[in-house]
Amino acid sequence: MKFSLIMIMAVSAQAHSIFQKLSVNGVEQGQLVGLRAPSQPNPVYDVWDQQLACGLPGTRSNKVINVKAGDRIGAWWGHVIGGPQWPNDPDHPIASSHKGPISTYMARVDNAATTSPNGLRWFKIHEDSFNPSTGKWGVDNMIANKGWSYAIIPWCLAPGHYLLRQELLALHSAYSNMGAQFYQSCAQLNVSGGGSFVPSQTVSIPGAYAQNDPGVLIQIWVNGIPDNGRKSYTAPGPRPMTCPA
Ligand SMILES: *[C@@H]1O[C@H](CO)[C@@H](O)[C@H](O)[C@H]1NC(C)=O
Ligand SMILES: [Cu+2]
Repeated sequence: MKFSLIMIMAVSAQAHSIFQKLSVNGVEQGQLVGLRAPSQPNPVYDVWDQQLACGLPGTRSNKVINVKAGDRIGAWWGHVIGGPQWPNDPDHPIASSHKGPISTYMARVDNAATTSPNGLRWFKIHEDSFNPSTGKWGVDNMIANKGWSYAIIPWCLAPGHYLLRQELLALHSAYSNMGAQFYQSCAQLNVSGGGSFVPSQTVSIPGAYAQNDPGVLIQIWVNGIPDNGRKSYTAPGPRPMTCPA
């Protein structure tokens, strides 16, 4: 009995997830197409890790996806590359224990297919964080959407190449130092049709977070429920950008 319980815990500790497919206004772009994605589902734990930008080593597509400002971009998460690890995988798209916010960032680049993900100036475009009145996290919504999580390219954004980074921050073990789990991949986008807005308030990744940020080092379990005691929660990093009026 003891042995099998340890086995179960070891397996669930390996649950994790990968952002591995993109959609544009509901049209899927194909597995790993236009993406830089890890090959295996492990997270980044260190907020100063260079791999916090676009995830652990994996594949890099040679394709850049053409999108328009205002398009709705979908990110699809799966337990392993391809989706479920086995039939009826309970940890696909991610183990439901992995509560936390999903944040989407963008950064202007010269060439989305080749520019290094480090040293960029990132701005957040969207958050699906936590709703204290329902107790639901962004991850809960992503699971309910069968692995999809969405963000809209701001209508005012200047045209050009961008990396779009979606980050899933799992907080189930975030009560201890370096217990928070950061999962992320980057999409390679060519944005057209927007305005002329170039966000000037940007952050570095890594650099935007501290290991002891209140959104990173946090006990979300209250009375055995991972709902932060229904208190409000602010995801780490900047607030999402807004287009000038
Ligand atoms: C980006 O998209 C625009 C508009 O569709 C297109 O004219 C341009 O050639 C694309 N640029 C690159 C470098 O892909
Ligand atoms: Cu995990």
